[in-house]
Amino acid sequence: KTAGKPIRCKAAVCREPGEPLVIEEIMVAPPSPYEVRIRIICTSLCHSDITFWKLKVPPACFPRILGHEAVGVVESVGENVEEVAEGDVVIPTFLSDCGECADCCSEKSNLCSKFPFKVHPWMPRYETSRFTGLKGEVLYHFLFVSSFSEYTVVDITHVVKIDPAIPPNRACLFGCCVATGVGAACKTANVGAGSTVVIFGLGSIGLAVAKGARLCGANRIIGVDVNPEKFEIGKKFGVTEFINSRDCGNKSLSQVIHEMTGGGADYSFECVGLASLVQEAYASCRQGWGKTIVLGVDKPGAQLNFRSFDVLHSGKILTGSLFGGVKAKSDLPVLLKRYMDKELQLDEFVTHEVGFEDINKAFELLMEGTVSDVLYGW
Ligand code: CXF
Ligand code: ZN
Repeated sequence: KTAGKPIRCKAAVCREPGEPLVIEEIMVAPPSPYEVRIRIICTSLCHSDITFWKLKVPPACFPRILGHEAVGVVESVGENVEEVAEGDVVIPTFLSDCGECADCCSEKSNLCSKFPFKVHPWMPRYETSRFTGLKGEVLYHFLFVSSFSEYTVVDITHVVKIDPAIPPNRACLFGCCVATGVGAACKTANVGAGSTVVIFGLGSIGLAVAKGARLCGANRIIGVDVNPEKFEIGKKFGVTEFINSRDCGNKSLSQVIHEMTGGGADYSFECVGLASLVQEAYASCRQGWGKTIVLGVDKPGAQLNFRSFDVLHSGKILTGSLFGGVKAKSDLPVLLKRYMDKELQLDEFVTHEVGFEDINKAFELLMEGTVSDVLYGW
């Protein structure tokens, strides 16, 4: 009955950087061609929501509807949408999978070039918003998902249909944290059995990397964090050893890791978002084959600094990984099946559950619990 008409509903609108989100009534336009309108059932927070909540410089823009880890039910579809229909349960994804461009057709990439990833305020295809305030003011989108709303509109290339039997409070995690961390270990790094892994930053991404590394049969998983409590937490995710980065005396982290591993880790993952830590991660892995995967998001414009000669003779690999290298439409169903088969357990990822009206409380909880928040330093 709502198809084709605007829907009036509640959303948590980010009006000013760092100010509490405002739960207000908004209008959500019907989906345009190739779009899907989704009723959000469950959404989780990712640290990137906090980053873009606080950020005062472009690509920040306000008022905006944040949120990009979610699951929902298709309320209606626009013209030319055949892949999903009303009532289907879907995960919206911040990366597109158009299935047509050279990159989507290649097994080697998850970076769609028809609808490239960017942090901009619109829908991917039309550069317009589907959200307005009750007085007609434009509200901006976030990462093509904007899940902090009862209803959102997402392009069909950013939607993955899932088994409705998957519990929503676990399914939503596949929208960012689990796909990114597990994907980074299993796909981008392709962690080998018996190997040694070091993870900088044990937030949800770092912990998901540990899960993935464990699934791949890693032998040693060294967690690094400024918060010593993260060792006990990390153990539940597969972390076997721990370094408190504030406790290395006069040694650098990479020196400590070289000593522990007899020459460096096979894989290192940067999950904080600090260029200096990327350098430390690169220095921590073994010459000849060590692989460093960058997952953290540093300040816009942050630069890496390496000596050319060191790179030349290191034989190491340094790579970034958006969404863990996961191709939304083909790889996410495989990861979801691993969850359904109980190979991948996710219960430990969920520490608190709050009602939508308490979303600001959820922001506070995430900021309290993490140390990466301090390290972001926007
Ligand atoms: C991130 C990826 C890098 C840019 C900001 C958003 N994705 C999800 O958290
Ligand atoms: Zn995220």
